[in-house]
Amino acid sequence: MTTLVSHHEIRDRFSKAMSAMYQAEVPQYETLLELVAEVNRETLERDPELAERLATHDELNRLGVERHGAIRVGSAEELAMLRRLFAVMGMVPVGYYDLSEAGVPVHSTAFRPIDDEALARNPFRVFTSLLRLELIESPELRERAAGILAARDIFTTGARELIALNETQGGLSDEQAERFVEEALETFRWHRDATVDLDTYEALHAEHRLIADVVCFRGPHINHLTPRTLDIDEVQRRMPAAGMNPKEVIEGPPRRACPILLRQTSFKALEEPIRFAGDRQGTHTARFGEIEQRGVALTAKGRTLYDRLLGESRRRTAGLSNEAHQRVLAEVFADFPDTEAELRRQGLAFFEYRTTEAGREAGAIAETEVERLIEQGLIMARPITYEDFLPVSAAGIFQSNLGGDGSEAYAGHANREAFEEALGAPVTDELTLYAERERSSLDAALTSLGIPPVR
Ligand code: OOG
Ligand code: NI
Repeated sequence: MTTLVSHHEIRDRFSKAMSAMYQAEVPQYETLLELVAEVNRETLERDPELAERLATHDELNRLGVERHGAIRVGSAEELAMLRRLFAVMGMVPVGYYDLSEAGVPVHSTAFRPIDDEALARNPFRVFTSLLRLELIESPELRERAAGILAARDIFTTGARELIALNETQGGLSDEQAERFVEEALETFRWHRDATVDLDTYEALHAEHRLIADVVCFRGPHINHLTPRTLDIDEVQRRMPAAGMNPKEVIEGPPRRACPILLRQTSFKALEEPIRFAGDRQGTHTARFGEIEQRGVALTAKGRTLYDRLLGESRRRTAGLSNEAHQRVLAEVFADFPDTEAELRRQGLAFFEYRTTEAGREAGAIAETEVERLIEQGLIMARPITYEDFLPVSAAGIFQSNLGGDGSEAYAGHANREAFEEALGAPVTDELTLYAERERSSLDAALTSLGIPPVR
């Protein structure tokens, strides 16, 4: 019988191969990785408490390998096959993001691992968008785009075979996994040759830059690969000196004592030479650099408060420089509790519970109130890291790199059903995942203290 390697091992190998490929393709990516590593090192040196916290919570190991990428595909068939490809690496579609309202004709999900151990090992995620051809106004152009997409195959024969083999065997052998990584990587590679002539490219580009990006190439080139920083404000400050031109504002919540959700910034897309069919030269801008800082996952209640405050701040931050923008955000977000205890007591964020050393040594415990058990130092709670994305931030990242003003919204609206039909499976609800992790950790902690987990 074939010995299978774990899906998580394959994901780890793949994400490292992807990072190496991107490094070779985009030299600035290497500079970005160095800058992020430098700031992370300094942050940890300055804040030993943070270093210790990250170490005890399995976050320090993953920090250096943690990346998210993004791709955009054009058809249901491509999206469904990607779902099967990512399944080889233990990655499932989590969350539904509608970007049409923000003027981007796509809807998206994030492929990522979901269980604790897998996340601790390598939380590699890929933000995956499906072009909504139905939002193209001109019927002629829509048909032309659909025709071009129908004629391409973004997967190698080898990748297709290995994906099928994974499904029948329930995994891949070491040698098959090696081949899979190589073959799957081809799907994400950059192509200097467009599949269409310059006129077609320009017609699609005039409709929306994103449509040209998805339709005119052999595959869904990875358009950025994002490392995780512990201090995004500092990396943003140092970017210009390192030769990177960051977008004006950092997306997401402001800097906080207890970081929440996700903060992101990117540097502008590269203009790259392209050879079009008919041997004409042109350029295309698609690939950019991005960094992220992650904080605690919010509950539905916390998320509602976040969305409300973000909405309020948007009216006051339009057109401001990042510094002024961050000042206004900080003011508005003063209404968001900023200690772990308050976030937890008010049910705004998700926490993972563990028994402490004292808890393990304590004899019979009469107390059953979770809050009291924490006060007595018998169990402890730590924030669960947000592993997903934010639609408003994603729209901001898209727009800053597409170059449009992004003010025009599409008449289209969220259509999760259509997305799931294209995907061939439902997307997992991210809030349910966090709630389950919180609950099972609390149950386990209480059980280990001999307390029945009734709540
Ligand atoms: C994806 C943009 C969204 C993020 O981190 O929110 C994104 C894209 O440009 O394809 O990557
Ligand atoms: Ni991104």
